[in-house]
Amino acid sequence: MILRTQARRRTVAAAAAACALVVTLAGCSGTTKDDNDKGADGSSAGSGAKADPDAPLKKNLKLAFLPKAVNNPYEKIVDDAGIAAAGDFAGKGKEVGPSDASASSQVSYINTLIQQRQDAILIAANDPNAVCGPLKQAMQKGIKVVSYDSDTAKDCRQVFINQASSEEIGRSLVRNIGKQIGYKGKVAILSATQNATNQNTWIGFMKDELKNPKYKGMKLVKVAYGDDDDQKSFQQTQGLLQAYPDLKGIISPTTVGIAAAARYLSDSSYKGKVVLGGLGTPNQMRKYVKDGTLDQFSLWNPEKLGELGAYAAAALASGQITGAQGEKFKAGDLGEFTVGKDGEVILGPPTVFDAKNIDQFHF
Ligand code: RAM
Repeated sequence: MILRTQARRRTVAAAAAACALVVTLAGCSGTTKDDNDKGADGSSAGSGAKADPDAPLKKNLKLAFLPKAVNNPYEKIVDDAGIAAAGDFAGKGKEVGPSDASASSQVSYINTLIQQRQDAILIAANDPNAVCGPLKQAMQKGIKVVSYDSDTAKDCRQVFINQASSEEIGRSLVRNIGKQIGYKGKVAILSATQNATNQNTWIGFMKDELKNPKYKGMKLVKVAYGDDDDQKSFQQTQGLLQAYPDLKGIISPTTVGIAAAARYLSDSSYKGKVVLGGLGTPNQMRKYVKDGTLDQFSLWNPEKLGELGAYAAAALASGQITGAQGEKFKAGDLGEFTVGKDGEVILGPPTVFDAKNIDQFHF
């Protein structure tokens, strides 16, 4: 798999041929537990129309990205790539958002975006429900709503762009750390915020994976929350090791958390003794892989997530899709995607980064 680099954003056409993708088309497991499917029209507020797969992409579409927090380096990569992709179809993208990832921090931004009559709002939700009222109002006014990275409740958006199968993310993180610690000992999770839909879904699958008898020698002692705040995540790591000095492993399914945990471990007597795993960006984690703080971590390509989000929003705003299962749309050089159950579109499987391959990745 060849991943996009920063430079590629400016040379989309030239690089298109080089972008060999491993993309899982949708139709995989959903993240929401509710089994009610959407109606044929996507059944989200404001979308009564039928999909026309041949409708051309509209020009001058206004797309607003609303990340969990604007100072989260991962969200910035996603949003920058989405904004660049909007240029592919003569659209205009922008990013607005809070500086903290608390549950209600995005509400006032949604209200402003409604007043500005954006064509689509793309949101990485800090809480599945706190943003629902204003998002429903947006849809009633004809604004399309796409969640990405971290979902809202499913009736508060038309489509959810998921980075990878949530189940696979959760289970693989436990499988990886289990192998590394010989399936024995105490482990802890250092998560983002308590309300984050994506982290909570992954943690649910982690706990389920741990029920498998092969992990009977392992014990999950604590789920700590660093709130996707670097300093708090650092302190939580310290706290975990004070409370459980015999801890064998930490799984941090957040790029902010894993980078802070690595920084703490790299400078402590636990370096090389406590196994760290989770989700991180190669640029943030490179030095910790090289100095032996951790062996591996994983992630999908956040640039592709942003690009896919932008195309999904444009497909909705142009009437190509409504968010109903089975609809198809093209996402530029990423290829064709299919809307799965509950409006979910999956980007593709994550990559595992280690000392052997990390220098091939620059995001
Ligand atoms: C953090 C955020 C984000 C998550 C990544 C892996 O940046 O919590 O939501 O997807 O980590």
